[in-house]
Amino acid sequence: MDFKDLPDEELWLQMQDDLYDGLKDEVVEETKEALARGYSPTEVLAKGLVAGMDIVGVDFRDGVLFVPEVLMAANAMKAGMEILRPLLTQTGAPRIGTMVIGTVKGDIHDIGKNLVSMMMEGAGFEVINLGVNNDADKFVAAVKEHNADILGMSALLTTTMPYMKVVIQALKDEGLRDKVFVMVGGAPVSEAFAEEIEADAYGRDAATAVDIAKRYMAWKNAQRAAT
Ligand code: B1M
Repeated sequence: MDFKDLPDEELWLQMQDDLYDGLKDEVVEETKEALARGYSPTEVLAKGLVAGMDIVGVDFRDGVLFVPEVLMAANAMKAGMEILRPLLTQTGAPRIGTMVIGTVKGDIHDIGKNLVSMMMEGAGFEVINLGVNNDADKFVAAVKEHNADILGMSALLTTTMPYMKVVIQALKDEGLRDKVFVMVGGAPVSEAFAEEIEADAYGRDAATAVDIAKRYMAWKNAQRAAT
């Protein structure tokens, strides 16, 4: 049976299965099909791509899947995200602020960070995406160079998340801490951890990250107007 004949619920399951199996071309076609059926990019992400990657995460943890299979699944997910990218980043809104974002040193996970980046662009932010494995110097230099309103850091490993504190200390050392809003996120990160390292906010997911960033910019603009 062609996936085009599948009812919606089965299309999502097929998409999750194909992502799990690292079948990039199939995931691309199913992403297009779901959009053609009228689902929004965020629905396609949640019901198809992220749901598929959640299953991969569980089987990776349990030793059912290994790095090469997970890499293939990640590549399939990225291919699906590329279809969604123009829809997620398109914005008619004027630029509302600048964000520098990157994954911290020692960590090469970038799917969630790229998702945050795309949705921030869609919300009207200029986003400077530094990629993965960034040390404190790179974050600090980018904040300075782009006069960033927001610095976003992502970490997916319990061993790399403490590095966020190193970056925050580097911002303090450079006298930049009060000039930039620091948001942290990633699967092992929590509200409590964000508080502990003195970040300004914790973004649970990409949509929450956008919400927080917009609220911060509204507050910052109100402060500017008052002075
Ligand atoms: Co990795 N890996 N991995 N991996 N990997 C995890 C994170 C793990 C939880 C898997 C597991 O055991 N269940 C585990 C970490 C365990 C731990 O630290 N306690 C793990 C491990 C152990 C490893 C290696 C060490 C494995 C090895 O080599 N033995 C290795 C480390 C490499 C390194 O970084 N140095 C490794 C490698 C890899 C791959 C390269 C194979 C691949 C990454 C490919 C890539 O990113 N280009 C990979 C993947 C894909 C995963 C899982 C399965 C999926 C991650 C993902 O993309 N999720 C992951 C399992 C899991 O997380 N449950 C796992 C989908 C994405 C949309 O979600 O990134 O959480 P996420 O982003 C979310 C939110 O967290 C939030 O928004 C996004 C959604 O809206 N968010 C932010 C993220 N960043 C944000 C920033 C913000 C705000 C919100 O503000 C700035």
